[in-house]
Amino acid sequence: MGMWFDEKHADGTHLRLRVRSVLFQEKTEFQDLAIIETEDFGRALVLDGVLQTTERDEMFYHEMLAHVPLCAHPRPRRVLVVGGGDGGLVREVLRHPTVEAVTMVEIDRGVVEACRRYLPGLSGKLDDPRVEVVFADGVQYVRDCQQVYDVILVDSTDPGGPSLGLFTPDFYGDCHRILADDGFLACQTEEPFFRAEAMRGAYRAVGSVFPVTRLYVSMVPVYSVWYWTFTVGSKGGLDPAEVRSKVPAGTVYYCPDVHRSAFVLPPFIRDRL
Ligand code: AG3
Repeated sequence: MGMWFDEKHADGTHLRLRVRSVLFQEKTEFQDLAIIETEDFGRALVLDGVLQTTERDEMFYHEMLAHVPLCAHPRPRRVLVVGGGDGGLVREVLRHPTVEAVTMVEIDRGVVEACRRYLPGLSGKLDDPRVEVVFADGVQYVRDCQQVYDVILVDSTDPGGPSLGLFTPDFYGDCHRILADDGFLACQTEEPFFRAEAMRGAYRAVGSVFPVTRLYVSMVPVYSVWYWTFTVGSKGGLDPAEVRSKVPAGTVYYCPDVHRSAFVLPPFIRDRL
């Protein structure tokens, strides 16, 4: 009974969340967007029918995508976020006192506008003076970019549609070019059970460009109920599993032990790389 959000993970496996109400719905220039109020996970952003983030568990994803590369870096100052229009990742990046400037390049202005209105807990820090929001295609931005960054974070949707170009060796090559010598690139790289091919494709593409490439995991209940993966490339060869800079206070998932243990992979995941 009632209204349910339903996302197919495999032919015989769907995720279902009870929906209290649909707060906003729009066809943006790039995708179908909805903000829904769920029974158990608070408000959620849905793009083209795929759950992107919920108020209840977004930290498990955003903290791990931000703090692993940022804490592995000895002194991160300039950060580029590609995608991530909800603002949750930028909020985490700003917890690092050494960070002086964050550029967020989001292709879809509609995502930022909707999240500013309905998900202030995520988007609230987009007005911070250290943040510049650019509405552009991340692939093109990085291709034409003449700046240098210490850390690049890619917070994309699943590979497909507007995000397809963000999973290619060409894109990772351009990221490599605009990173400082000791810089890190970190990307969301899907889950290892139903989407092993997407995970492996992204991991190998990063590995074709960076001398050191490692996969690490987090748990994000609404994505897959268990592991979600990230891939980090290290331009200078520094091991991303090591914590080198100050750990931000107030995190709910990230801590130095979780940082190091996130790189310990069960054999079945390693075998799928
Ligand atoms: N980034 C996309 C995560 C992919 C979710 N995939 C899925 N549910 N099938 C999330 C954006 C959060 N800032």
